[in-house]
Amino acid sequence: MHKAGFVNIIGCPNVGKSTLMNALVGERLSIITSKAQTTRHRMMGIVNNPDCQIIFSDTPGILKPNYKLHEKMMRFVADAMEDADIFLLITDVYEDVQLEESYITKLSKVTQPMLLLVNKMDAVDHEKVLAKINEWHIKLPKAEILPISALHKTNLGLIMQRILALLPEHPAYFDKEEITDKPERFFVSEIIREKILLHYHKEIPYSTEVVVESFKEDEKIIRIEAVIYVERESQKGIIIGHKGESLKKVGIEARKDCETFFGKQIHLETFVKVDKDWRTNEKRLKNFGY
Ligand SMILES: Nc1nc2c(ncn2[C@@H]2O[C@H](COP(=O)(O)OP(=O)(O)OP(=O)(O)O)[C@@H](O)[C@H]2O)c(=O)[nH]1
Ligand SMILES: [Mg+2]
Repeated sequence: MHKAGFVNIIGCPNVGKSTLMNALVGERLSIITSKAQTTRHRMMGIVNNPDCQIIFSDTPGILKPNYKLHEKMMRFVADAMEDADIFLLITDVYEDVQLEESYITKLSKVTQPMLLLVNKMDAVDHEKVLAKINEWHIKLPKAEILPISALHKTNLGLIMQRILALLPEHPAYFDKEEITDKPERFFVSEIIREKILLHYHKEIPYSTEVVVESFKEDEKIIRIEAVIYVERESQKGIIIGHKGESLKKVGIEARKDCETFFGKQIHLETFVKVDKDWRTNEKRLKNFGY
């Protein structure tokens, strides 16, 4: 008997969805930062075994859209709500994390099994975790609730056991060699975006998109050219920084991470361009893959 299915991770921004997916898949596929809205796409991470294939999906954090990019991000969440065999609804132990009522209503109606994971149990004392579990039990009585720490990998074995028990009988959906649905270029642009999220403040990371324009691999080295798009001329100056120092730092750190990811020497060149108000422009967003 072979089991396979889609296990879709959803939840508010910053609760640890990407940390959890990476930990469950055992690869650093998704980027992680302390800033909300780090993940903008739906990305699959696949666990392959001889008798099962678990296809996890990391998704953007659920939010009220403020501009078109947000609407596209919530489209990815909506897709993940459609095709799940199992839901991993993730929340964290902090008070201020509130899932919108409309999502609670939707989730209370789904017929698929749902594991409700109260993440970051390492960050507060036991009582607080129990209080959170009780709160969620009242909100979503059908869900199986588990406290976890994605960061410290606490109770992840339990999640895997439950997934294996709940996974439907089905042939593999993907080739057993595949660990993701995204192409190599996607990971390069995400790694660069992670460095931008880490090094710049306020609206800069949110006004930035990264496009890999060229990816040439030979035996020893991968040569990559990437363009960092910002919304305004003033932001271009900030990205580049005094004497180009800021952009240089981003380039060096991104190159190192790309070398680890691809296991190969990388030559990375970055360019900064202005694409006025791309976040609100339907055509541009489409071009960027949203
Ligand atoms: N203390 C603690 N921190 C965690 C845990 N899991 C994740 N974090 C931290 O929470 C922050 C957000 O983690 P992400 O995995 O990027 O969260 P996300 O839900 O994917 O966020 P978005 O993509 O922005 O929606 C990071 O700083 C993580 O290191 C955990 O179990 N314990
Ligand atoms: Mg994320």
